[in-house]
Amino acid sequence: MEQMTELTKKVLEFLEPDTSKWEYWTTSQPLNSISESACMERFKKRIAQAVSNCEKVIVAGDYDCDGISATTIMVSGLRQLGLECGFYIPDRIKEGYGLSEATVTLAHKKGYSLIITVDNGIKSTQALALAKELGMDVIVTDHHTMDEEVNCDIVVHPTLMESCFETLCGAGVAYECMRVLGVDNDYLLQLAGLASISDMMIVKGQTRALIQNALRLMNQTHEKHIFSLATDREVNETSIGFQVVPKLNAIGRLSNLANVNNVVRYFLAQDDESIFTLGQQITQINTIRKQLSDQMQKTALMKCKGNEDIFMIEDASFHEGIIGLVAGSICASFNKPCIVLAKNEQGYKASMRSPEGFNCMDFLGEYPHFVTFGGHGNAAGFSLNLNEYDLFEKFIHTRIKEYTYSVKKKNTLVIDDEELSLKTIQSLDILRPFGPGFVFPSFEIVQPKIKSLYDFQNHKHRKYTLDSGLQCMRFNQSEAEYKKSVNAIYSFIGTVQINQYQGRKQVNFVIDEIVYA
Ligand SMILES: [Mn+2]
Repeated sequence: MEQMTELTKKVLEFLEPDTSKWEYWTTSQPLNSISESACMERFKKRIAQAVSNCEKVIVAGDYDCDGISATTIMVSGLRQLGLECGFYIPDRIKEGYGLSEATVTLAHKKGYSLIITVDNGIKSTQALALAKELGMDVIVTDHHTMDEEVNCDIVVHPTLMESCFETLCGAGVAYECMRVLGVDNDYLLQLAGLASISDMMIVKGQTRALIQNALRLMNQTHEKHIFSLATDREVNETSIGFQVVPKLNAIGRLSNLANVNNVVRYFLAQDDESIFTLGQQITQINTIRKQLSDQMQKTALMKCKGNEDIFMIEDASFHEGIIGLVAGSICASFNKPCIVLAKNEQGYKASMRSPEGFNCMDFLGEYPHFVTFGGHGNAAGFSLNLNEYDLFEKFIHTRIKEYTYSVKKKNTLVIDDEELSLKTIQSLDILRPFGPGFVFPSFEIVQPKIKSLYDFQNHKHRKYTLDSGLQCMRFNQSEAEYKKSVNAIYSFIGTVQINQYQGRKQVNFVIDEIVYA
C-alpha cells in the first residue's frame, strides 16, 4: 500500500472513508471458498442422481449477456460430467422473459426429466406448476429478488448462500454450482466475470473476486471467444463493458434477426473456424443494432421539446428490443424521466428510465391497467393494450404534476488538473474494478485555467486546453453553451480517459457537465 499515489489516496478517501478497508480495495482478491450452503448440497445430490440415472437435462436461460453466460457455464459443466444436456433461451420478442409453459411442454415431449433455469425462473410461477404437473423436476438457479416461495424442487439463490455470494449475478450463481460439482475451469470463470460486469452487480464479495480474476485471465491468455469481440488487446471492466457486452446483448434485442441460442453455441464452440464465423455474425448484428438505435434516437430527439417534465415518446419505426437504450440516453442527456414505446399487433411495449432520486416503480405503480409490469428504481418495463395509449398518457401527465422528487446533485471529487497525468491515472488501476458500490468518481476541476479552445465538427464539439496542458473535451455541446462566455465557467465535471494518439498514450478529460458561476 506504500506505493499509493496521492491521487489514488484521494479517490479512496472519497469512496471509502473507512481506512481499515483500504487494504481490501487495493488488493486482488482470491475467490472465496466453495459454498457449503444447504441449497448447494441439494443441487449436488440431484445432479449426481441425474448422472447415475442417465437423465436428459435441459438448461433454460435468458437472452442477455448474463443469461447467455450462465447457460454456457451450466451446459459446459454438466456435459463434462457426461450428462446429456440441452439448452434453450427464449425469443425476447415472440416469447418474452422467463421459463414459459411452451418450453416446459416441449422439453417434456423430448424426454427431458430435469429442467435447470439460470438467471431466471424465480417468477415463472405457471411454467413451474406445469412442470410439476408433468412430473418433471426443476432446479431454479437465479439471482432476481425472491419475494415468495418458489414452486420447484431446489432453489439455488445468493440469499440462500454464504454472505460473500450475495452480490452474484446469474452466471455467478451458475459458476458456483460448477465449483460445487468440481467442473469449474478458467474459461467458465472468465464468462462469470464478463457477466458480472454486464449485469452491473455490486463489485464486492465474490463478484469483485470473479471480475478481478476473470480480467487477469483474459489478459494473460487472450481467450479467443472474448477477444474476437473486443477491440483492445488489453482489457479492463470498462472496455469489456463497452466493447464486448453490447455485442452479446444485441443478439437478444434483435431476436427477429438472430437466434440468441447461437451465442451459447459460440461460447461452447472449440474450433477456430466456428469461433471466427459466429463471432463475425455477432459483430454484424451489433452493427445493425447500432444503426437502429442511432436512427431511433434521432427520431426520439426530434419529438422532445425539452421543456417537458417527463418524456413519453412513441413512433411507428421503433423496435421493441432497442427502446430501453433510447430511453436511457434521452434520460441521461436531459436528466429527466423518459418513457419510450414500441407498438406491435398486441399492444405497446414500453421502457422507462429515470434520473437518480426518481423511482419508476413508485411513479408507475398506481396505474391499474398494465398487461405486464416490472423493474426497479431507475428502470422499468411494461406493456399496454392497444387502446390504452391515451389513457396512459393522461395518467403520466397528471402523475408527474403530483410526483415530487429531488434530482441528486452529483457528488464530485474536486481535483487540480495538474494532478492528472498518465502516471497518476494509471495508478488508479490498483482500485479496479470500479462499478456499482464502488463507482469511479466524477472529477471536478474548479476554475479551470483555460489557455485556448477549439471548436470542431461545425462547433458540435469543443476542446479546451488548460494551462497545465490537459485537454478537456466537450462533446455535443448545446447551442446555448456554445454561445456562453468562457469567463462564466465555474467548473468542469467529468471523467478521465487514456487515449492512444499516433502511438502515444494521452490523458483526456471528458466533460460531462459545465457549471457556470
Ligand atoms: Mn442477470
